[in-house]
This record gives sequence, C-alpha cells and structure tokens, in this order.
Amino acid sequence: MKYQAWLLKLKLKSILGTLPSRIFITHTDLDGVVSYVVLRKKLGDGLLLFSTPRKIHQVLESLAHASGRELYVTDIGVNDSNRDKVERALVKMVSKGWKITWIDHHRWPEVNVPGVNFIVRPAPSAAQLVYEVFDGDHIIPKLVELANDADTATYSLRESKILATVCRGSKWLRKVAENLLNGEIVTAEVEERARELMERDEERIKEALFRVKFYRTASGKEFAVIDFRPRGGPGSQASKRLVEARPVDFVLVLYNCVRFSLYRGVGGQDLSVACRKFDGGGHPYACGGKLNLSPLERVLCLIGLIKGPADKLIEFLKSNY
Ligand SMILES: [Mn+2]
Repeated sequence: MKYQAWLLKLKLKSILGTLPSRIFITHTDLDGVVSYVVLRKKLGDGLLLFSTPRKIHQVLESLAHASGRELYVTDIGVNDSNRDKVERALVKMVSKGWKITWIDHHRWPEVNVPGVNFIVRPAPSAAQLVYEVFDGDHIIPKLVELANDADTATYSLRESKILATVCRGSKWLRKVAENLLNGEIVTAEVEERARELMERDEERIKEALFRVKFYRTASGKEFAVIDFRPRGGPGSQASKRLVEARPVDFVLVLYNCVRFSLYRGVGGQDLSVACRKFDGGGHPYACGGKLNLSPLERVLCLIGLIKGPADKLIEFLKSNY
C-alpha cells in the first residue's frame, strides 16, 4: 500500500511536469547504492528512486507521463514476466524525448528498445560496470570493491558486510548513499544500526538453520531448503553459513508467501533457469522468483493460515537439476 502511494505521487509529479531533469533508479542494495554514487559523482544531482526487477515496470510507467528527461537505471534486471511492460514504457519514454541509459549485470531476457542505451554484461557488480563506463574520482575504486564484495556474497571486507546489512528500506539506503557521497563509508550511526540488525539476523539464521531440510535431485545433486517464512530473513548469509557446514550443491530460501531465492553452494548449476521459470530472474549463482499461488491460497497465506506452497518449486528443482 505504501509502495502504491509512492508510485501515485511519482505519477502525479510526472503528469504535472514537476520531475527534475535527471532521474536515477537503482536497486535496493549496496551495489545499487554504489552504482548511484558513482554516477552521481560523475553527472551531478538528480532525483533518486529505488526499485527492484519485479517492480521496475511500475516505476517506468509512472515516469512515462513526463517528457524530455534524462534517466539512468542501474543494477536492476528485467524479468520475463514484466519484459513486455518494461519495453512498452521505454518505447513511450523514448518517443517523448527521454534519454535513457540502463546499466546492469544480471541475466536478461531479449529486450530491444531502439534509442535506449543498454549496457548489460556480466560483472561482479553493477557498480563495477558503471565505473568502467563512467570513471569517477579516487574514492570510487574502493566503493566498487565494496559493491563487488557484497554482490558476490564474498563478504571478505568488514565495511561491505556492515553497509550491505544496513542497506534495507529507503531511509537507510538514502543515508548510506549520502554518507558515501560525502566520502564517509561507515559512520557511528551506521555501525550501531548494523550491530542491531546483525543481532536480529543472527537469531533468525539460527532458528532457520535448525529447521533446514535436505533434498536430492533426479541427477543426485543435494540441495537444502531454508525456511524464513513468514517474516523473512537474511537469505544469502544463511545460505553461505549452511554451505560451510554442509557442502550442498545449492540452497533454496523461502522468505514469505511468495518470494524465494536460490543460492549456489558447491554445485555449478545455472539456478537462474528455475528463477525464470517461476516469475523471476537474476544470476546463475544467485537469483529470485515467486511461488505461484492461487488467489485463495494468497489470502490464506496473508492471514497466516497456510504458508506459501513451495511443493511445485521443490518438485521442479528435483526433476530439473
Ligand atoms: Mn548487483
């Protein structure tokens, strides 16, 4: 509901012509924030919006009422399920004189919109690509290193772990972006927030790992299911922890009624095949999608009577990997 209100406000601004001339849309994580910071340092001020691959078409549709703006989209892929809507919005924007640059490192379906500058290729982070395309100043390589470390779930650097933990919700995403623009990486406030969240995460990881289930695929691969439903939890961390203790080929993480992620363990499977099959997308080694629920199941799940039925997904994983 909150998101819908935000979109409506954006649409109104767009219709009334009060949008600034430059707009940045970036992903809701550390890589997204660093991608924005690198661009912002190079290009100057603009309106910052956050979005995700699942919702990007809605943001573009809201913006498409305006004309003649400059748009940069970073670290957001396109899913098969909303590809047509994304294309339609972009075509409309191009016809209204928008200048659009889209930089991303996820696995994409075929998207072709003449007039849009797509820079999409594999890289450890989108920030890395933005840096390669638009060079920045001396603090930038350090920031890109942090984005690479977080986005590949390596977490070998203390700062990337702290920042990635704090990058949740637009208030803190904006705060981190502001700090990085000012040349500050981890402030006392950010450190305190990270400590709180890490404690909470730790509890959720312990709880979830206690209940983990293991399965075997038709070809003999082993995978684990980490169930964070209904409250969600830190999927990539929990999965990493699990794989360290037991080297499964890959891990399925269930977050709530609909959302799930797949993370690579010791196997080399292309997990994005399954994510694309289930309304999502991402990387071969880490991706996300949605369980398909009937309208009734959705209601029952929202009021807590059932959990999102993951059987179909688990069956798909068993027979296809
Ligand atoms: Mn990324």
